[in-house]
Amino acid sequence: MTIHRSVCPFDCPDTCGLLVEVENGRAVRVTGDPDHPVTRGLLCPKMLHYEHTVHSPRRLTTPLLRTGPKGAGEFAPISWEEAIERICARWTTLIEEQGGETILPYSYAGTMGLLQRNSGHPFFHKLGASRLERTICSPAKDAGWKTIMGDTPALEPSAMEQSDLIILWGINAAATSIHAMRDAQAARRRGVPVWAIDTYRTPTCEAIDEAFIVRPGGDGALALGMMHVILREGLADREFIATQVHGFDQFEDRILPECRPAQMAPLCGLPAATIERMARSYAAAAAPFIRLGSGLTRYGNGAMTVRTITCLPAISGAWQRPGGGVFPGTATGAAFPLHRVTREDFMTAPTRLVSMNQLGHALNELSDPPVKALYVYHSNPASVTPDQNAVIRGLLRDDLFTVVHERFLTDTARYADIVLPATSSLEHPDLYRCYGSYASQRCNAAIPPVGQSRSNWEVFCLLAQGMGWHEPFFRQSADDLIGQLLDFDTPWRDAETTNRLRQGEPAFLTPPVDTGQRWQTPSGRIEILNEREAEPLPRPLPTHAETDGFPLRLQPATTPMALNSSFYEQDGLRARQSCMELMMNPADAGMRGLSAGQQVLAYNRRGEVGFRLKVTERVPAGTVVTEGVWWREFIPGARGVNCLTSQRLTDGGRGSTLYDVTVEVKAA
Ligand SMILES: Nc1nc2c(c(=O)[nH]1)N[C@H]1C(S)=C(S)[C@@H](COP(=O)(O)OP(=O)(O)OC[C@H]3O[C@@H](n4cnc5c(=O)[nH]c(N)nc54)[C@H](O)[C@@H]3O)O[C@H]1N2
Ligand SMILES: Nc1nc2c(c(=O)[nH]1)N[C@H]1C(S)=C(S)[C@@H](COP(=O)(O)OP(=O)(O)OC[C@H]3O[C@@H](n4cnc5c(=O)[nH]c(N)nc54)[C@H](O)[C@@H]3O)O[C@H]1N2
Ligand SMILES: [Mo]
Repeated sequence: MTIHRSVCPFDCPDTCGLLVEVENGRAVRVTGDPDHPVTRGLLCPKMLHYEHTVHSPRRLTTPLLRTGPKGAGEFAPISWEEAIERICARWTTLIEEQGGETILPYSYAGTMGLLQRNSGHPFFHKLGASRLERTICSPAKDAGWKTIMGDTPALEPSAMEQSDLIILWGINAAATSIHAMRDAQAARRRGVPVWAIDTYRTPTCEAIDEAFIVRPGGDGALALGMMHVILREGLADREFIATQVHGFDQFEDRILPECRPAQMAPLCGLPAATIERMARSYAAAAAPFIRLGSGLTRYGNGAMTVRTITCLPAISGAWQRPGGGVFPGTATGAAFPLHRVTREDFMTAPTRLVSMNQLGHALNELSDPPVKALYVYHSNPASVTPDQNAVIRGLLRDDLFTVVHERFLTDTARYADIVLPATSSLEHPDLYRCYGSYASQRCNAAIPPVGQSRSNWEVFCLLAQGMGWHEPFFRQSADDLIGQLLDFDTPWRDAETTNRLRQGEPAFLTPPVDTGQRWQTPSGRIEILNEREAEPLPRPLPTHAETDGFPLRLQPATTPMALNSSFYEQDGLRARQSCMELMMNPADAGMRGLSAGQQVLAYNRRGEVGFRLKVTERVPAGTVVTEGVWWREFIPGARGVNCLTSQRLTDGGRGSTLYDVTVEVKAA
């Protein structure tokens, strides 16, 4: 038995260090690395049996060619040579007939490794394919932050330890960031109050001091109401504001008359008295720490919401005390020279951009040229993309040539013409950074590839050869490229840090500090007023759902037992979720004559989805919640929650608006 260090590759802010026990080339046990500074030995339920994913009997082991109708899941094994030949032949013909933009790559975050995640970019840039706008997650958060804070780097997340009030705002940390939850619990034990602000009582709400349940998309109004109280009652830090904030007078002129708690209460769903109490507690805290999640960003007003919340520590002056401020996540883009992998210079001219949130539109409506070929890797768009019915309609097109590179026969892979088997993270090397802390780590393969599976980078090298390209770039090994990412002078890491990374040890990157200018904005101040924006000042903006016309707000939320559509291959984890459920308040159920445990249909203009009804006070009246992104094969009726979500985009960042949707519910 040998023990290998590895890293969790999944799309989670914590990016854990792993210890993998290997016997006869198989991973037999996975534990959290006790020496990793963030993980400290604690692993989530999903990764605790990662070996069940890696050695699942469901793993794809050979390339497959479709033998039945599209979507039927009927395939025959073929060799890698034949698969690559068929793909390259078809693409060559399509490029001659329609031009390169007829090919659309689709990838997201099956692996977060810097090399494997980005290794399709150089290939598709050289091919002249359409480019995918990878904005399904939370670009509205970045856009909202940037409007007021510019390029100011985020706080060090461990600053939370110095805070005297912790607010988990729109984040279900007990499921999605368990180490932040652990740290918040530790603070609680020291007597620091912890709040959660969410749209229903999540597992996080059960484990903190006070939960505030808001109306979906109403947090901007809540923050404005709080700031009104802070200003009206003289609780603002006028000295901090005078030297550090741009546009305060205009802001005050607006929010004193327009954002009284009584005016904000119906928008945010909390009573005026609660808004007042929250404002006073917030202002009374010396260093309140807001950990900002992504849930509240996936709305037609998501960027404005983030921007508004980010004003709070500027008004109260919390920024100037250690532990005070807003933590939206870390951005470490400059720490590694990613352009050495992505190779924008391989593009002869910029090709068209297609939003990943509007795949349904792209496959069914785009012309000039239409999308005739789709190449999906480390993503499962048939499950995770909004407006599932439109996506499936597109995938069913007989004239669409679809290739899917996957570990499992996912909903998307079932619609492929050719399926290619992918390695898991234990079978290939990579370099990881993370978005919940400044930790980074590289790792080697711990076991040989399962079956004939190949890594993303290896497949793009094969495709490059299949296309007859002679670029030496595509003849490099993964280790060559990882070496180039590390071999780069940057203020983010000193020689010792880089050395540790080279040796596979976890290490912290350090955001460079500009001692001359704390706020990295054009004015050098926190820009509460931003004249470059269509909306120069924060104000309450409506969500899309406001005018949709169905009575219940649907929240397609996350579960601790899966990660987006990943982990549904683990029978044990799936069993702990039982089935796809819809949670509803007793008042809403009573009004509709529905009872717990019965089959119901949730519907709107885009589709109709079956659920088992769970009647619970955890959900307020007017909101319904489902957790997890189930594979269609495990859903009676085979329609996932994303049949109900919309292709509409956020107000900033062109993000997805997965939480901004309404439905009606009836007995099935
Ligand atoms: N176990 C598990 N972990 C995960 C994931 C997973 O699916 N499962 N997904 C991973 C990914 S890709 C991401 S991006 C992160 C996301 O992790 P988080 O930032 O936690 O985001 P979500 O879980 O989408 O939403 C967080 C909470 O916001 C709430 N919410 C929705 N709308 C609003 C609103 O208008 N106001 C407020 N205050 N709250 C609202 C939701 O009910 C939810 O409880 O987690 C990652 N980690
Ligand atoms: N209803 C609803 N929809 C959502 C969400 C939600 O909470 N609710 N969350 C949204 C969010 S925040 C996000 S970020 C997106 C995430 O969307 P995706 O990035 O598509 O995430 P996953 O569903 O985890 O699918 C990743 C796939 O990659 C495969 N994979 C893993 N490693 C590799 C590899 O090395 N190579 C290859 N080729 N394949 C690999 C896995 O088997 C898996 O099927 O989903 C969004 N959609
Ligand atoms: Mo995400």
